[in-house]
Amino acid sequence: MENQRSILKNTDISLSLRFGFLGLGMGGSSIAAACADISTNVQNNRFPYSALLVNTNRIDLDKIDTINPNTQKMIIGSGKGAGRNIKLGEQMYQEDAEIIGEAVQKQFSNTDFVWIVVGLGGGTGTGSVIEAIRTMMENGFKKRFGLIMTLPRSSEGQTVLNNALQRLQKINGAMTALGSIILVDNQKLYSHFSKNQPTATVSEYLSYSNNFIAETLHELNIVTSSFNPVGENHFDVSEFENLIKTPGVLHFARFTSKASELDSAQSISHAGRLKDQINEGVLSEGYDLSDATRLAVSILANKPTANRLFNFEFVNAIESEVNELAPFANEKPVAHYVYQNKDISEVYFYAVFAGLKLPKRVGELVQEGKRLARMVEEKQSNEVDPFADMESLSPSNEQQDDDVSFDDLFGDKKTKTADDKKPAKDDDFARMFGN
Ligand SMILES: Nc1nc2c(ncn2[C@@H]2O[C@H](COP(=O)(O)OP(=O)(O)OP(=O)(O)O)[C@@H](O)[C@H]2O)c(=O)[nH]1
Ligand SMILES: [Mg+2]
Repeated sequence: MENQRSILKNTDISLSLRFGFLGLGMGGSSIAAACADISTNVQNNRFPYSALLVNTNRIDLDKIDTINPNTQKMIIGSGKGAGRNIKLGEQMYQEDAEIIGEAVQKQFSNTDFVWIVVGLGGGTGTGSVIEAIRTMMENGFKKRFGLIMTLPRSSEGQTVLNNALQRLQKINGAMTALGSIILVDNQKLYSHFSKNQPTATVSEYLSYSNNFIAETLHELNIVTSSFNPVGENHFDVSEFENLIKTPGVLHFARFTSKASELDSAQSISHAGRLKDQINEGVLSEGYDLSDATRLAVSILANKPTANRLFNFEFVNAIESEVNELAPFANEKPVAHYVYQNKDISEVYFYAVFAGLKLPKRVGELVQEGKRLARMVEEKQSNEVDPFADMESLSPSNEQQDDDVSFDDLFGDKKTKTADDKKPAKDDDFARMFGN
């Protein structure tokens, strides 16, 4: 993996798109800040990305150190956080939606594409993500934004799981009208990190994961525009743009092979190695890649290796593997590039699949949520209630309503009227989310 990074660092890179990052909540802000802190040695473009960090918790927001002087921070709501309450997070965002919209316009005026970034599971980021979609659509970024969302680890508890799943369900229903969605499986990154660094602390893990996400996205953004294409397929910037604007989940894989091990096309496809590596991915896994509507594969080699490797047999072998993985994709260029760096001889593979459905991991989280709910139920039914005879003192089994008012509890019962709802401003948004 280090080599992979060094090839990008040692090369005169150029960017495909100028990305902006709207970070919401602590996880979202931390990841967005790391993304905007990516620096290049390109003249007059040391920090190619920008970020706006929004949180309801002042301490968490202050705590984020940024290198990029253009990154802006914005506190909304009480300054005390949303305490894992998504209704509260959403409400605080709504109250300040107008000034967030203004800040978005200002911060991202030179931006091609904005990523809304949230850590799914908390109150602020998860609560405000749908409203942030509204902000993008109503402030000039329709069809120019995507979502980056982390999936919680299994051990984060029922509230986090429920929050994450609730929002995922809403977003899943509207997915066909949105840009691409990148899912970062915290469990996957955590397992990888803890295996390699068993003595590290959790905060070291978090900063590792955030930098890892930032570098992966940057790599995705530069790999197609920084090297010389050879052969008939050049996957260019406009195709990259189409790819990340494709509705559905985006899956990204990359891996390296020693040039000396690649003596023929067969050695690549040998024992399904290419397929395994593509399936494994970088940020999340468990997709049905046959759902892909678009994909791109880029292969980088130095000159001597390229001369030897990039022949008909090789191209056919890769293309047929890719076709088996994603037979229904409408566009599937396999592009070859030559790099000039003489110190490296590896061959680099990059694969991006767009238009996917949610991965298996989400199904696992649903099962985990159900398991936790069952455990709570069992515990409750096993408990001897000392107040069993005093019916009026035991809490009712009705689902808890966070929206309950004093009047609901003690005053005249009043049912909610349509006027209580915020009027829909944008037809498209209203159609998608029903508000
Ligand atoms: N990869 C990564 N994930 C994070 C990080 N911080 C939090 N998360 C994930 O994001 C989820 C939501 O946590 P937060 O972002 O702290 O929640 P919040 O949006 O600030 O919401 P409240 O604190 O409840 O107002 C957590 O359950 C974690 O799974 C981070 O720095 N990196
Ligand atoms: Mg928070």
